[in-house]
Amino acid sequence: MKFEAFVQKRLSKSISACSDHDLYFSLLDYTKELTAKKETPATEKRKLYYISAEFLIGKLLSNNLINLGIYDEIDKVLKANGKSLSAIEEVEPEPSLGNGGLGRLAACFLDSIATLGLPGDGIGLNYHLGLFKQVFEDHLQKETPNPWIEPDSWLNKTDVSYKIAVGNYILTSRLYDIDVIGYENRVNKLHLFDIESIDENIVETGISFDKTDIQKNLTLFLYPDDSDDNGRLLRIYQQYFMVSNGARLILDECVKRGSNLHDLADYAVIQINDTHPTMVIPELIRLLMLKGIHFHEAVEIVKKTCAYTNHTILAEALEKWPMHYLDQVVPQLVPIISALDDMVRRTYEDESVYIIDQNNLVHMAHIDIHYGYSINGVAQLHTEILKNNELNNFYNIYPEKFNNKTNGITFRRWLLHCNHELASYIESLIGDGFKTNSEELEKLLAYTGNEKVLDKLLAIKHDNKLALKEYLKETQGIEIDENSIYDIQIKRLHEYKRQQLNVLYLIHKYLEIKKGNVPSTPITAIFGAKAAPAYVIAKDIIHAILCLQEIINNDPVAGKYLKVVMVENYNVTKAEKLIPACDISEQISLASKEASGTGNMKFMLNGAVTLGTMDGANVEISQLVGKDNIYIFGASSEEVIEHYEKADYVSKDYYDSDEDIRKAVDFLVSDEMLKVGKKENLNRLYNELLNKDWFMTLLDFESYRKTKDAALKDYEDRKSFAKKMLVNIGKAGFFSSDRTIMEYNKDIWHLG
Ligand code: 26Q
Repeated sequence: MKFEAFVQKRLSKSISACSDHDLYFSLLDYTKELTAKKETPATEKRKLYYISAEFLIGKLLSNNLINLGIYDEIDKVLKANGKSLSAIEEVEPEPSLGNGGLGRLAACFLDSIATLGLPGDGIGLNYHLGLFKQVFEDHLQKETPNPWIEPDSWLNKTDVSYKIAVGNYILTSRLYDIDVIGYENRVNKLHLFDIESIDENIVETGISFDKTDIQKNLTLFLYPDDSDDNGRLLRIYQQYFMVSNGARLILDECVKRGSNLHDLADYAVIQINDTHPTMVIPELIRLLMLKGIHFHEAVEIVKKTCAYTNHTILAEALEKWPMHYLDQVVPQLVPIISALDDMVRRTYEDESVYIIDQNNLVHMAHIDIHYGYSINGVAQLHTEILKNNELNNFYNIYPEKFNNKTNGITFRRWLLHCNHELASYIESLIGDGFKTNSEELEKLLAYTGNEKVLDKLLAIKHDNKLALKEYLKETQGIEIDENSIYDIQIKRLHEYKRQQLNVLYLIHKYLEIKKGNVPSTPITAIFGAKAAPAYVIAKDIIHAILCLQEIINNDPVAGKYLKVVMVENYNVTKAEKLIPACDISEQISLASKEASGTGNMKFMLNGAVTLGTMDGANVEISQLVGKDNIYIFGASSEEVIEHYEKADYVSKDYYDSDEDIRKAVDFLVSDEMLKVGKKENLNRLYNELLNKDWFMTLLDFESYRKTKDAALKDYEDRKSFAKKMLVNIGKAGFFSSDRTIMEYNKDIWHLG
């Protein structure tokens, strides 16, 4: 049935008589009906289960229309009736089931798995209030709940439900599914488990709630505050609930497909996304034993079924749980984890590879490494650092398990959907092959000398900058200049990502402008970032940015040349508006610390030029585009690792010896800042930079300043900058998640 007829039947009115609200819910149901017809029966023997605490899927309407191949048709019929798809999209709430790269990667992977026609489902939790919604008050981040589930949504209630024994509770689960529609291909599922007894009403002010009321709170929030015991226990409850449900679903499905469980590994591969789902390993062993399989055989089965992806080398992010927490929440797993640890102890003398350490902490990653068959890093450099440094003791034991899978992004969302104008221009130049074979973007390189193409590229960028300008005006009342350089840093707020380095640069620039050294082209520095609610310094950095926004934007002179914008509640939807408008992509983490980054890839694909360190996938971007088409600065990962080993980095030395640094750092606690900001926050940030600076901000300041100034200067030559943009787009094909997934399948999953 055509959409017009569908609407008429459903609402007894024509499209033109409908509100955007009517049309959104009509499109939701229309899409669901079409999808049901495409439902892919599970005929394959072997299937992938991608288990993850986060799936940062973003809004689904447009993406689903694109992947079903009906976007243009719907767009046309809406336009003909005086309606606009982008206005209708505004009605859709964005699920915030993730906090950053790891969750967005999981979502891109599901898109690519379905697009490549592979059997693979996601397994996670249905958090009702998501991560949190960020609001700014008095130049500070405040957190509020982010409810996103409406009576009619992309979630489909299923009849799958389990009784899960955890702590002193028997919880009843309920599975909800979201269809994952491949681009002109199969339909898979995202399975989100929920608890029947959830109660959103227990949330008090902000995002606080009774952390001990597990029956009511279990699936309220992603990453509940874990700064106290009850918060940490709740996280273990969540993790166990996710993996126990997941394991039971997997076993049930495999048995249905013909497995006798002894041969489970022929029917299932479980990709463990970071350590959050690690308990799936002991839980599967436990469940197999309940089915009569001997412990040692169960271990062997699980070892052939599970594979682990590492996303970080930051020690504080590698999960270690005190055994007494596990005793309290998952006593049924404790003997199994102890037995797994015993097997390691009997085989290896090296204490650093034990699962349970001297302090009775359980190292989750160690379970994955010993009892999974594959360990992968997410970019070349990251995997090398895992092998040679962080996990070297494990690499020496299991060299064959280690492999690299450089991350990727789905071009359906990050080009076709978010940048229609660029996508259709590319299509007019090189045909539509790039939509399914991303390497075809290379054909664009034939146009680097073509003035008309370069002009058009600049014109498209200008249109996207105008659209962003309007959006920011509407949503935050901030006025920016579309003829300025849009310099954008959007990612979680973390010291290693070094938003504070960018802050120091902006202060420096502001002081220079006040001295009369004005930039030839005005600069708009845009940030978007949420800080973890208990991460104090991260929140101080947000405070500093918001203070600068007020000071600089309102300065009658400097405000003409420099603007600072902190986008409120940065999320996937905002990323889709920011990325196409970007000129300079800030990827300035301390070398060795950013496992990969994926925003860097999205920017490149949309014709932004990277300003970055030799970290994560920036290294691979720079190899692909060449040094003329990227701005690289800062200490190398080897230098940084050496500083940590020797413990010889002293930030104060850089402060004392460099006047620019000194002035910028001092400005943080200047009268000007204290007039708009809070002393406590600004002092703390100042002291952190001066006396600790664990992520070596001051070490790279000078190099960053010089390189950024060079990039801003190069921007003046619009043609030559446009050529850099084109080379970046042309070389972005490697970073399609279709390529990443093909590699996972060839080396790890072996599906189909
Ligand atoms: C751990 C312990 C306690 C509480 C929370 C956590 C925790 C939560 C989230 C640890 C890590 C995360 C998220 C990590 C993440 O997003 N990593 C990013 O993964 C991307 C995809 O591979 C990479 O591109 C990024 O470089 C990496 O930072």
